[in-house]
Amino acid sequence: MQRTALITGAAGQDGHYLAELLLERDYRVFGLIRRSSQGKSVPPGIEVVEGDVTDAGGMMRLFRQTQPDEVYHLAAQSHVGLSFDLPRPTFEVNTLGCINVLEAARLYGARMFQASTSEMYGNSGGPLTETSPFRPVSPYGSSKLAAHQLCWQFRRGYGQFVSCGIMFNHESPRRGVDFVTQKIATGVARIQAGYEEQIVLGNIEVARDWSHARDCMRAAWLMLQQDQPDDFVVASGTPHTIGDFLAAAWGPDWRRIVTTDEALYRPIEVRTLCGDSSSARQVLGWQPEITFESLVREMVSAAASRLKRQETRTDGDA
Ligand code: F7E
Repeated sequence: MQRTALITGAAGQDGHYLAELLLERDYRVFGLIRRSSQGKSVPPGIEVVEGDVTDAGGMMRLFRQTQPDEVYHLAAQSHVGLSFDLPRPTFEVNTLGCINVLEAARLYGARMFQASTSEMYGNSGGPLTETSPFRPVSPYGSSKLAAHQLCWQFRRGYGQFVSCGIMFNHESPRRGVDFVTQKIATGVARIQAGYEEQIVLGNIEVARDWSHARDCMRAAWLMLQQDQPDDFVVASGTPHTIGDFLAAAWGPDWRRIVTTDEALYRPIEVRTLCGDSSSARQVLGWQPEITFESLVREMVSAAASRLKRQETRTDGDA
């Protein structure tokens, strides 16, 4: 029997990789996108449905219409910096939206994946496991922690199949340009092409545990194929500084192309994140396949190709 999956946040980076993975495995895939996401590319081969996770009735109707076996709840206000300016909308989407999906999944008997985040830990130290203390330092982290706890409560209280992937930073050429890795990849491509001389960044005295989004979405799928739901850290286990990313993208003399601007600093910063994904490795048989170096190479080369395509289009217009 063909299985049906519903992806919320289907137009985002993770939605694209997950849709590809599910279609390869012969799922029927519905992808929820917001009306305001129109114009963004949608993964080919999926059936697009419009709606908003903050609309409880709409979520119920969506589940009745699509009857999913599995729901992957990826939709979120995912910008940590922006969440300081927009705390209420961040909670509405990330926490109340999660409640709506949980309730609908419970009523319609769908297995649910919740995209939790390493931002829930704040500056707790590391390496971080599923049981490390959660001390978020941003509205984003708090909104996701509340959702994470709700998932546990529904799992424990109702026996609902809800698994949370505690996703550390995951990137790809499909990453939005508001995130530091894509900003660097695009900036390097533009400097190499002679358009710019500098990349202006915020606080570069931080380290993140970066993986490839494709690897992380494989972990999400594996979580819903288990006999029991649970929480799993999804991380490479190796933190890299922003300097490491710049060195891999540009070279050892990266300081030449970077300036910092305190206006881009966050009110509170998470300094270092490093995940311990032993549980995912043992229980799910998961491990990342794409190294940090190939991730950076892929992002820079994709940014250069995008720039070339834009140049060709502009030449054609002239
Ligand atoms: O920042 C610093 C910034 O915005 C990484 C989301 O997917 O991963 C992501 O959240 C670091 C931070 O990602 C700039 O201050 C310096 O320390 O790429 P980012 P994030 O905040 O870690 C987690 C796991 C999620 O769950 C989130 O949804 O880089 N940084 N200069 C900068 N960051 C940005 N965006 N822009 C800069 O110019």
